[in-house]
Amino acid sequence: MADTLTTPKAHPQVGHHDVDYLHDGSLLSWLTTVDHKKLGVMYLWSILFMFFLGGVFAMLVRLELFAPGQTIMDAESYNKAFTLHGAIMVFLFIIPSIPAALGNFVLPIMLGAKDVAFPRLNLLSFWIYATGALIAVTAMVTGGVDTGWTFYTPYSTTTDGSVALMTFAAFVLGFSSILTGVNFIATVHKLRAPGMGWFKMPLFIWGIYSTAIIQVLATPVLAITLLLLIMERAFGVGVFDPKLGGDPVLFQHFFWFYSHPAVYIMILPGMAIISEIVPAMSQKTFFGYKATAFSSVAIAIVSFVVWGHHMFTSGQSQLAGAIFSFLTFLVGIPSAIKVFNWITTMYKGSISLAAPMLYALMFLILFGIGGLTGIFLGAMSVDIHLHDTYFVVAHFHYVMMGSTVIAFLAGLHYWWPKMFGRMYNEPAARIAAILVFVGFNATFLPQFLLGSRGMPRRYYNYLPEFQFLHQVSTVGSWILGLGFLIMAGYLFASLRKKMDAPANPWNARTLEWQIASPPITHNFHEIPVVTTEPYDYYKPFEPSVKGHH
Ligand code: CU1
Repeated sequence: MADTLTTPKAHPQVGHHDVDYLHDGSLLSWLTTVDHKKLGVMYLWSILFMFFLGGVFAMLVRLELFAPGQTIMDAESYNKAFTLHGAIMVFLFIIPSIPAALGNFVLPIMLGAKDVAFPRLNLLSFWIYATGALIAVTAMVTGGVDTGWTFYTPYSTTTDGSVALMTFAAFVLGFSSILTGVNFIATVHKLRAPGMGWFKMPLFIWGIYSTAIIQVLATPVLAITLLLLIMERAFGVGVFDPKLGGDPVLFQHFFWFYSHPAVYIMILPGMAIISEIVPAMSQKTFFGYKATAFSSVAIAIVSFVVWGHHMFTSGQSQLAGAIFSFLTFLVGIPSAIKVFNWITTMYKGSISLAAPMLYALMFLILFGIGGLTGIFLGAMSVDIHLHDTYFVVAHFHYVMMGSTVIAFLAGLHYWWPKMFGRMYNEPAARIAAILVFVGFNATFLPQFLLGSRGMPRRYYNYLPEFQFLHQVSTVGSWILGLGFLIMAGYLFASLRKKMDAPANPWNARTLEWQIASPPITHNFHEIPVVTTEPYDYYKPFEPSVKGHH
């Protein structure tokens, strides 16, 4: 298998080798491309569009909460707005953001391969994603969904709207995720270049590999759960509804058996990006490479046995609660190992504060807050007070957005010159990064206070004493929006200028920086032979890739 994949046959539509991939083939041929780089770019534009759409709903939700009572929409529209915000961000943006977009582009190159193990399956994954996205958008415009992104029963089997269509969209999207996971696992096992042993792989690969294991093992459970939900809604099959002999808490168990591991489908790739940027931008050897690699695998394994922490107040037995609480705290250990190793890697490094590193540093702060506030929620007694309050909303936004999205932005700025061959305006990027950081904290820090003072989540209306903190949060969302607007401006502007990116703008050592920016269609003129470690900054650079300028 590996032999056939390294020949040009893997790209039947491409004739010549030396053209950069962006200019190889017509625009129409992109739609049927099996080039992992082009698929990565197509995913990138798709998820960025979804991020914009989910962001618009977020702004509307924050605007509605500017004052108690009705501000810009009625209560039912509000329920739909926050549901669509959550569903779009989770299923259409965050889950595919790092693995499918950035991972697709970078992973094969980092391994010294010409493509993923199954290029045609990769194309299929993309079109399944596009189909799922289309179904989700159809559900939005034909009635909408007001259940929250978790689709909890019995409400989701009884409410009106396009619940069945939306859950079907999530069902379809799951297959895209599974197939991408299978593809990456096979690629890591079969297509590492000669000399690229497991412990010479960049840490990004370890993170994506651990993620792929979760994608393959957990996502089918979501698919089955959503199928059962659709069957109950459409045909009255009694699974979750007590009236039909079902159990609504069973849905929560099924749902979180997938969706807690899915939290790590979101965060592990983010951590993986930070593990690339910290050594490159500090020009330092990675401290604790093996511990960091294994901590990714450990997080993937432990992620499967903590789901019950979502059910401390759902009538779960106290013994089960205590066990889930203990197991939840265990996740803190591999996470803390990573944080310790990132900080130690930076120690006495020659640190550059370019945009990717600014985002990596923000990640360390925001992930710290997100992780530490998770301890409060993982403790049963405290969770009884905080459950279903804004404290939870603030906590998971620090993890999902403050950590994963910020890491995605770090990766986007780090690999943008490689993907498109252009440098963006660095001063503008730093201004946007600062606005994003200030805006993010202004939006979500007040929500910890709101939650601890008793403001419930998902509520359209609130008591007057909560108004000030809600207004700070809404103004924060405008600062955040401004940061993203500036970002869109300088990134699009960079695409309009001549290609000017050097092969290795960050003086990094992993293989993707040893080939042209943007890469040629087959990545390498000849498959590299890897003799060095990915982060051996303590000694002079010896390229593994021959024949590039
Ligand atoms: Cu969880």
